[in-house]
Amino acid sequence: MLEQEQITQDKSKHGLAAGDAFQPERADWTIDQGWDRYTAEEHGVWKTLFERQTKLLPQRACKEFVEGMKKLPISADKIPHFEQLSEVLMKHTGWQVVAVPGLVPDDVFFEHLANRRFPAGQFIRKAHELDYLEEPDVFHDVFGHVPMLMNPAIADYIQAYGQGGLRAKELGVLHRLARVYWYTVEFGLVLEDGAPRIYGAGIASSRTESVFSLEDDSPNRIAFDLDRVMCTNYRIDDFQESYFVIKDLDALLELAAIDFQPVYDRIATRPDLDPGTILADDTVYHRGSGRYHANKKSVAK
Ligand code: HBI
Ligand code: FE
Repeated sequence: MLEQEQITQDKSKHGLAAGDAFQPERADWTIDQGWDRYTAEEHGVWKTLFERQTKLLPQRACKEFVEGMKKLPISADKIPHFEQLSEVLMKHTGWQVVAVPGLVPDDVFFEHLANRRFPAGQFIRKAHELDYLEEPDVFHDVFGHVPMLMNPAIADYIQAYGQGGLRAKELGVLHRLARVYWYTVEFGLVLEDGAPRIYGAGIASSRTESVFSLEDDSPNRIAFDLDRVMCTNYRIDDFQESYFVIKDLDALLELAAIDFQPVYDRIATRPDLDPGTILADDTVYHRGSGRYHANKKSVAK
């Protein structure tokens, strides 16, 4: 079984394709969190995951993540209340957390983000699938994403992604924008005192990837470059072959302010890159051995 926390973006897998029989009760796909209905076992899964990650993240997660976590009503004992999270978030950055059943259609997702509402999976993974699930659950969304939403730069950046998402869809370039989201919000690293730290939620919520992304010899660690990342495919079913490193979180504020239209235009004819590729003009912090994915490929044969 693959060791990763999240496979997203493939709507066909999740029954969310247009015309599908599933009809949400509300047009914005939100549901009640129904906090009182979580079972002791579900709170127990949260506790296991929380304690595991809390041990791993000091010295690995960026300081903004750790600080955000400290200020939020998030603890080991119980799955957090979305309303209590929203109260604190609202005061700091004007964000809220709303409950959804799982992946929601792109336009619904973007509409929430554009309005500073973070759609968080209401459910929690089962005890037998701690390291593997197909849709973002409450642990990935709350533990991974919400602490960073306390940071003003990420807060503006994710809103801008929601606004840009609708536009990118119209222009037929959503895959390019989605790569930027993937390699920043989900799997981004940021320099702190000269060394990469985790700010991406997909890493921060993953026991194995929080070590792999920073310490393993296998993956590349490359300075983030917008045009380059927009052309780079990513893996949804395994660790990344390359991680992109921003110099500080304010780099995201700059990204949030950029008009992407000229960027889409100038890369329109650039070829897509495989996830493990290194280019001559990349700034490389670590040239990966590629060992991890090479082993997998030889096993698969
Ligand atoms: N829905 N709940 C949820 N969470 C996501 O991260 C998400 C989604 N729907 C669509 C989506 N992500 C992506 O396909 C877009 O970011 C492109
Ligand atoms: Fe996520």
